[in-house]
This record gives sequence, structure tokens and C-alpha cells, in this order.
Amino acid sequence: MSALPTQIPNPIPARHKNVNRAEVCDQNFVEFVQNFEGASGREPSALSPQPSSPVLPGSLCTVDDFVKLFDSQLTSRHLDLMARVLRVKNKVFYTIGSSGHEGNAMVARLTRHTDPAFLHYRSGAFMAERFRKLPGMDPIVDSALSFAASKDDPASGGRHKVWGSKPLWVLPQTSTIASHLPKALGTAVAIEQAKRIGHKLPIPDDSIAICSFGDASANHATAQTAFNTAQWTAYQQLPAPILFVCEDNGIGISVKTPRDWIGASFSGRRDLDYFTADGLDLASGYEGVARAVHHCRTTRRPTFLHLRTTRIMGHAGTDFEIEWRSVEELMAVEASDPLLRSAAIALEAGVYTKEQLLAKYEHFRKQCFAAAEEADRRPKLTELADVIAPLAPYHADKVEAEARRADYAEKRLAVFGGEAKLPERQPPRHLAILINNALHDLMAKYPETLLFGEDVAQKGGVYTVTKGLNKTFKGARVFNTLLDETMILGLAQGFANMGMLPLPEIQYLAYFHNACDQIRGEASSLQFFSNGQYRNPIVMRIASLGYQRGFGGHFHNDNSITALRDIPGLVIGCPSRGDDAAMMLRTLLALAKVDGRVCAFLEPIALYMMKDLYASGDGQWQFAYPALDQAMTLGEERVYAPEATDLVIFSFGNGVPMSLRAARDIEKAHGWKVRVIDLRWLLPLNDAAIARHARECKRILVVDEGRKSAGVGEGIITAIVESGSGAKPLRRVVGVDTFTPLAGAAFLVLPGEADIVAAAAELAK
Ligand SMILES: Cc1ncc(C[n+]2csc(CCOP(=O)(O)OP(=O)(O)O)c2C)c(N)n1
Ligand SMILES: [Mg+2]
Repeated sequence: MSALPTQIPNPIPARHKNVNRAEVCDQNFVEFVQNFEGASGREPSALSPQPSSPVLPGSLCTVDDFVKLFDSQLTSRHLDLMARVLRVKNKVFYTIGSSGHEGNAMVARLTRHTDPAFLHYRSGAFMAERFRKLPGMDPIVDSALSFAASKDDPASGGRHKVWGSKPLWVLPQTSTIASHLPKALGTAVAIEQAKRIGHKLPIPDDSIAICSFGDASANHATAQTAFNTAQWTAYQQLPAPILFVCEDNGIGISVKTPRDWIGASFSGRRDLDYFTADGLDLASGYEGVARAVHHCRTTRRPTFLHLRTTRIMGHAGTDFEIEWRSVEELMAVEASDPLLRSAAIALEAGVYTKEQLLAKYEHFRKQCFAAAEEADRRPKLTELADVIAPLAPYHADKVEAEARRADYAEKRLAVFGGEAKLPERQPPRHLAILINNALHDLMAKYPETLLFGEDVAQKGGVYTVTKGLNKTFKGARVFNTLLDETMILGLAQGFANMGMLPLPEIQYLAYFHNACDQIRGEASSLQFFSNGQYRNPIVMRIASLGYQRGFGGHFHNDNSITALRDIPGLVIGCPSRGDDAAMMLRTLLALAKVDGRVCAFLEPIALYMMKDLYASGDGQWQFAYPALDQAMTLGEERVYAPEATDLVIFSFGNGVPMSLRAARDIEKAHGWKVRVIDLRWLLPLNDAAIARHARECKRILVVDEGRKSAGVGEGIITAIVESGSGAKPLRRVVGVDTFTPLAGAAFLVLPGEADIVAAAAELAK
């Protein structure tokens, strides 16, 4: 490595003051090869690649491995250089590069294309290397299409520049750093869990999950939760075959990572096995990577590979480092360019002559530019319908048929313990029982379902809604997780990635907010950013909403679903009674199964045990378990008193029984016949149904137990106004924009029956 510039020349040559560091790095490589003095002029030696390839001197890496890895490095580098040039011509729309991280090609080389990979954005060389694993695939063409945001981009269909591939098991990631670690760990856990529940994996049984990220990202709470959960799992002797790859370049945008922080923080963690490798040097780094991969695959333990990298050419094309770093510092970083190291290895070992190497370098440059120019000519997304096509697939007929499918009679007989004990043979029951029945049924129907969350197993959940499931379906399918909502939802994505159907439970709505991004940014975006190639069907149950008597204050009575309601593609169902809940669950699982949808099922806690509607002991809020072939169409509302036209009340959840009670008083006071609509589906809202009922009735009331701002009520009123029925007398009864206080004071901020009656009186004026 004698030719590596260790001294900064004085005076600094003018070209090193160039603002465009891509040009500097490009020239550095060419000059480095031209001026190389180590073994220059040597003929290609016996080390040139050949069938039984010898190893590089002092390395485990064979010459054949090295040649391929170096090609992958050059591919990645020239994609970066091309992007910097063509960005300014508007032919490329992304310039976050991989330069300095090209050593990650070793991770790809030493793993399989069937090891699911969740990658850092500096993974150009990893991808180029992984592309070798299947015949007929071209990393340059595919990447160029992605850089150009062409509709023909095989990763995302032109929706984003992502590293992704269906055949290569690279699941596209979002730009939210660290957000992919929980689902990567979830996938590793799922690989093992599948075997325990007899689920056939789509990949080999000894696969590992690979997850790479930067050194700054390693500090993020979302990353830390994954490390902790991996340790928590291994601590209990449970397998979690995940290879965490921390690509440590010592910096995050402009903030330096404290010297040796990653090593200091991770080398001594219990049950997270730490390995290091020099990602700047293929010859010496190869062994460390190989050891880490082998360890992970054979021990099935969480493995942390600390891969030394550097970052050259700035954070992205828009990062003019020279404006905030000294030239001397930049030159020192650029001197550690792993491609210079690879060039030195190649020349010293006689793998290439200087001329051959420079010709190779130019060959990759030409290929990348040619592919980019071609990609620029390929079609872009020009129609809205095309953009959103993979966002929320819905095959109504298939979903309906799946929801009504009742061909598992024998299985459920075993689950419920005989004909006489079948839920449809029982008298009408309240919400908690019917949800419990439906979950038993659906877990019998779908052997690939898993139910998990905090306290859901032996205890059966805080409200005993999942009682008995753990006993019936055993611990491999119904289990307690650690107390971490982000990880619960990360696990859900992992199980879904492996073809299972997860039913995660979030203990209270307030604690969903804690982990919201796992649904908002991650699960719900997978179909969109993979152009429908990957899907992670999930039915998330959340104990929700207010009105619990004598319990909880704000955090157990959170009435805000706003954070869920604008998540693109998400389905939200909120039943107010047990029979609806059972039918809705059937539909939600069918949506997940048929269309890969991510769904939220909001269970109103205060209605779990409610048996009576008008008077104590009337039993009018208990319902018969619906026959197995009954389901509820997505968006379908329940109408009480469809013949009534004097007033329509739109509501959901707790608002429904309150409105039904208030309707009696309103009828008495004003002589009106009152129609009550239980919307049941809160996302998407059924605008057409809302418009129809609004049109048919003389007055309109919206009863929304959520908060005034950004709640469901706003959506209902918008649908009414946009339908042209807004000119009628219209009022909204809604919660106050506040947190919910403890005890009786809660009822000051939540809407009540008296408020509904009073609002009707306003309408009568
Ligand atoms: C959650 C989140 N916060 C902030 C950002 C903005 N951001 C993008 S990359 C980055 C630095 C990441 O540094 P590191 O993890 O070391 O990776 P590197 O870019 O150095 O490879 C930041 C702050 C983001 N993408 N996501
Ligand atoms: Mg970094």
C-alpha cells in the first residue's frame, strides 16, 4: 500500500480545492493507479483469476472472490459518479451514494441471496455483489432505472430510489434511519418461529436476516430497541439469527461519532456477539466478515459486525463538505478510499496491470452512463392511478369470499370442545366474549396466525379478551412479548415477511403512538415502495377509546385516532358490538390474506363488558355470535331505524349506544324519528354512504367521541359538505381538545348523551 498518500502535500494542489469532491475522488483513482510504484509493470501473475483460484497473499479471500468484489465496488462507485453528473441534468433524482462503503460487497458475497436483507442506503456494492447470485440480472441497468425514477424500475416502479429486489430478497427500506432494525429482527425471529408452528418458509430454514445501518443510526431508539430485543431473546436461549452490520464511517451528515464509540458501546454487550472487519480492505476484511456470517448462521445468535468504512463525496450530492470541513481533513478521508486500497491489492498481487485496471475503471464508467442515458428514455410515472396502484389493493369479491369461507368446521370443533360449545350455539354475549370467540375461530381457520403482545398469553390480556388462546394454540402461536410497542410491531412485520399472518396486540391506544412509525412509515408503505412485490399483512388489535368508569385517566382512555387516520393504505375498523366485531375481524383477516393489507382493529374498552343498552338488566347490548359464513363488507355501515328521516346521527364506537339512548329522548322531545348510523369503518370512510344518509334525512348530527381537531368528525362533515347536503341543519358533538383527566372529570371532556340531546335541540330551533 506504499502509494497511499499519507502526507498532505504542502502547498495543497489546486485541484484538491475543487468543490466537486466526486471529481476529486475520480481523479484520485486514476492518478493513484498511474503513479502506483509497488508492483507496477509486473505482468498479470499466476494469481490472475482461474478455476481453482489461489488466495490473496495473507488473506482468506481468493483472487476470484477479490476480482468479483472489486468489480462490485467499481460498479457501485461509477453509479455514484454518474448520479452526481446526471443529477444536474435532471436525469437522476438521487445522490446519496455508497462511496467509501464499498466493502459491504463482502457481506453480500458471503451470504446468500435468500438471506432477507434490510439495507443501509450506502449499499450499492452489496447490491452489485448480490446481483451475481442469480443469472441474467444486471445491477447497473436496474439501479439506473431506479436513479432515474423510471416506471420500469424493478425495485419500486419509479416511486423511490430504494435498494430493493424481489428475487434477491432485498426488501426496500424507507429513508427513516434505524426504522428497519425492528422488522429485520422480527424476520430473524420469524425464520425460527415458523419451524415451531409448522409454517413452510419461503426461504431455506438456515437463512439469516441481514440488517445494515450507519454508526450515527446505531444510537437511535428504534435501533436500540432491536439490539435490546435481540439480546433479550438470546438471553433466554432462543434463536435470533440476525446479522447487524454497522457501517461505521465515523460521521452522520456533519456530526462526528465519538472516536471508538461503536466498539466501546457494542463490544461488551451481553448476548450480542461482536465481530469486526475492515471494510476498507478486501484482503484483510474478508476474514472478519466471513467469521461473523458463519457465526450467525451456525449459532443462530444475534451477531453484530462492526464494519470499518469511510464516507467520501459527502453525505449526498447537496453536501458541499468543503464549506464546513478543512481541505486537509477531506484529503485525509479521501486517501482512505477503499477503491484505492483495492487497486493497490490488485496491482501488488499482479491481478491486473495498470493499463488493464484503468481500462476496467473506464469500462464501468461507460456502462453506468450508458445505462443511465437509456433509463432516462424509459417511461416515468405520469398517471396518478399508476402511482397509487400498489398502495391499497382491494379485490372485493375475493375478500368477501375469503371472509365467508367456512371450510374448517372440524378444526373449530376441536378448538371449542364439541358441537354444543360452538359460540353460535350460545346465548347472546357481550363484546369481549364475541371477540374472544372470533379469535379462536380465526386462529383455527388460519394456521399461520400468531397472536402476541404484552400480557396476552396466560393472563389473556388486561381485559381477558385473549383468554384461553394460549392454552388452545400453545406458546408458539400465542405469546407474551417484551414490553416494547415498537418491537411488537417490528415482530409483526417480520412474521408477515415470512408469510405468516400476525395479530399483534397493543395494550392501549395511547401506547400505539409510542410506536406509530412502525405502521405509518414502515408496514403501510411496503407495498407502495416495492410496487406491490412485497407485502406485510397485519391485523393489529388495539384496546381503545374512553368512557371507562373509575379507571385510568388519559392513558387508558385515549380517544385520539388521528395518528392512524391519515396513514395511506391502512384500514381501520371500530366495532361497537360483539357480532359486528366478529364479522369485522373475519373481513380484516381476509383483507390481510387476500390483499396483504395492514389493518387496525380498535376495540372500545368501555364496551367490552357492556350488556345492557337502555336499562340495567335489559341485555340489549348482547348479541348472538354470527354464523360462520357471515362477514361485513369493507366500508359497510350499520343502520338503526333506516325508515327514519327527521334526523340522522352519524357515529361509531361508544357514540353508537349513546346515540341510540339519546335518540329516545330526542324522539320524545321533538317527535322526530331518528336514524342512527354506526360507520364501523373509520378508514377509509364510506363517503358515499354518508352522503346518501345525509341526503335522505332532514337534519344531521355527528357524534364523535374523539377530539375536536383532526378527528373522524371532520372527515364525516367534509363528506357531507362535499356531497352537497351540508346546507341542512347540522351539528357536531365532539370531545374537547385536551388530555383526559382521571375519574369523574373525564366526563367533562368526553361527549355524553346530554350533549347529543342538547345538540338536537339546537337543530330544532
Ligand atoms: C429518523 C431520522 N432522523 C433523521 C434523518 C436524517 N438523516 C439522514 S442520514 C442521517 C445521518 C445518518 O448517519 P449514519 O447512520 O452514520 O449513516 P451514514 O450516512 O454516515 O452512512 C440523518 C441524520 C433520518 N433519515 N431519519
Ligand atoms: Mg456514519
